[in-house]
Order: sequence, then structure tokens, then C-alpha cells
Amino acid sequence: MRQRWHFVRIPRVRQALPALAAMALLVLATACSSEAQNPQTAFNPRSDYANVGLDLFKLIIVLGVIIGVLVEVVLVYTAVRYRRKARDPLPPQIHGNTIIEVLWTTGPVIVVGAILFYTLPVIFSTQAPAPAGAMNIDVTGHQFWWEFGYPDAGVLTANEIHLPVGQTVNLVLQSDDVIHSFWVPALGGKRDAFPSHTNYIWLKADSVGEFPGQCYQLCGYSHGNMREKAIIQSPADFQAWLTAQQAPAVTPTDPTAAEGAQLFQTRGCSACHTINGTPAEGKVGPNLTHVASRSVIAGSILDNNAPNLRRWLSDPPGIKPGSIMPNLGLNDHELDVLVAYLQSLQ
Ligand code: HEC
Ligand SMILES: [Cu+2]
Repeated sequence: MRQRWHFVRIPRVRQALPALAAMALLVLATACSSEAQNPQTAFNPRSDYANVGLDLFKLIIVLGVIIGVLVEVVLVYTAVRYRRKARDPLPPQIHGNTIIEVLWTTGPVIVVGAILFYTLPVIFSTQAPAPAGAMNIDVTGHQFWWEFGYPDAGVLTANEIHLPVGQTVNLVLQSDDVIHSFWVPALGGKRDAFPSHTNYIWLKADSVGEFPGQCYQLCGYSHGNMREKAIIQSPADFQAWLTAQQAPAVTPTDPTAAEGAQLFQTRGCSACHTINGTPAEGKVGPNLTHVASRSVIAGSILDNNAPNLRRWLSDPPGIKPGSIMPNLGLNDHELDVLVAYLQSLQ
């Protein structure tokens, strides 16, 4: 039986132009937004590890765009050139074309093979053990903050990872509870931190600056509030920072802060927090020995200042849903003296 076809009108290209132009503008606008607007960008690499990843990305994008344009050109040409005209008879029905089938099987194999050729060495080199002499930094994920340890110096800190420029560091990734993922785009690709398995990232930062990042593995209620900051410093600045961190906590002389120091030991804080040089040796929360030297608190979601410390202490789960630090029901006076003490811990 002769089949009846209805004539399908192909929308005119001209009609689609405004929509296409708007899309192109949108893509351009996203691509052109500055680093200041989007500091958490992978297009601002600051380490060898970040560079190899970005180079691969660029290569694959370029290959992809070439192939995409070729395919679209052939597709559009064919659709227009061979489109059905009104009252055309049904075209000849064929069962395949060996040459074309061989081509579109081998073509993708060659493309994927090329990607593999460039990608595999990068995977192997970045997964290989760190070169000898790299400085170990322990990176431990906790719900919902990152802990950074410098084992050779005996330093433990939180939220901000300090790195010396031009020196290879070996990040030793672990988790204290669930699976987290360490990611500072400027430093390079993300990698998971497991409770029962150690992962590594080694890299050499190539310029100084501060770069934000965040946990990339859904790890609980406040996964989105688990951020971190990389501070890349000159070797001298880094050494000065490390030396300052090695000192035990200062004993406050100001009477308000001194009262806070006492309260810290008796109000339950010491069960979860360590302050070197005091009886507080808790390991649940961040080490607070030099908390005042950090620019951010609570998984880097709050700037470290008196009003924010007060807000945090008065209701942690209110600020960070699911926070392991509970609301301890501190009264105004307790908040005053504790904030004074914490601010003295330079
Ligand atoms: C049950 C354990 C626990 C107790 C008790 C506790 N904390 Fe915490 N604290 C934590 C945890 C866990 C965090 C990290 C929370 C986060 O960022 O998700 C934290 C974070 C903090 C921070 C932010 C530190 C930083 O660098 O991010 C401060 C300051 C702090 N606690 C002070 C105190 C004080 C003062 C007390 C006593 C009044 C106290 N904590 C009691 C567990 C505890
Ligand atoms: Cu996390």
C-alpha cells in the first residue's frame, strides 16, 4: 500500500536566529566572567597538578568542538539538501552502507584512542607516589570542616591549608567519618577522602594567593557548608606561619579573656577541642590553639570576627544544620568571655 506522508515544514533558520544568538551570548557571558566574580574556577590554575588537568580539558574541548562542528555541518547540510519535498515519492529503502558503517565505527575509536593516549600518562603520573622530599600535609575530612596537619612540624589547624610556593607537597587525604572530597580548583582536580583508605594528591603551587574550595562529596546536612581555603605563601612567609603555629597557646592577661580561658575548661569545650599548652585535649572539633590567626571559622563559612564567633557559639546547628558542635545554651556573659578568650588565641 502506498504510504501517505504529510509535508513537514522545516522551521526557517532565520526564525531560529534570535534564540541562537541569545544562547551564544549567554555562553560568552559565562566564559568571560572574571576570576574576581568566580574565584572558585578551574580556569585559574596555580599548580602543576592543576595545569595538567586544564591542558587535557582544553585539548578535549578543542577536539570535541572540531568534531561537533563537522557533524553538525554534515547533519544540517543533509537535512536541508535531502529534505522531503511535497509529493515526493518514498525514497529508495536501503539496508546500510558498508563504507559508512566502517567509517563511523573506526572514527570514534580513533578519537577515543587519541584521548586515552593523552590522558593515561596524566592519570599515571598524578596517581604515582609523590617525589621524594615532598612535604606531607595531612588533610582530614570531618563533618563539616577540613583539618590540616603538618606532621613534621607537629602543627594541627583547620579550614585554611597553607602551602609554600615552589615546593612539592603531598596531601595525605583521609576522613574521620563519611566520604568527603577535597577540591580547591586553583590547586587541581578533586579527590575523595575515605575513612578506611588513604588517597594522595601531590602538587607544586606556582604563585602566591588565596583560593577557595569546597568539599565535593555529599557528606551530610551541611555538605554545602564545608568549605576550605588554600593560602599559598612565599617560603619565608610559610615558614614564619608554621613556626608561629608550633608555639603553645598564649595565656591571656586580659581579665575577661582569662575568665573565658577558665570557662573553656569547665564548660565542656575541652571535651571536643584541643588548645596546646592547656588541659584541653578534645579531638572532635578543630584545634583552637591559634584560632585567632585564622581568617575564617566553621568550615570557612564565617569570617573570623567577634560578632561571628558569638553567633557561632550561641547556636552552631542554627548556623550549620547538622553541626557536630551542639548548642550549649551559653548565656550572654559566657559568650562575652569565651569570645574574648578565642580572640586572644593568636
Ligand atoms: C561535642 C563536641 C564539641 C563541643 C562540646 C564544643 N565544640 Fe566547638 N566545635 C566542634 C566541632 C565539631 C566544630 C566544627 C564544626 C563545623 O565547622 O562544622 C567546632 C567548631 C568550633 C569553633 C570554630 C573553629 C574553627 O576554626 O572553625 C569554635 C571557635 C568552637 N568550636 C568553640 C567552642 C567552645 C568555646 C566550646 C565550649 C563552649 C565548644 N566549641 C564546644 C565540637 C564541639
Ligand atoms: Cu564533606
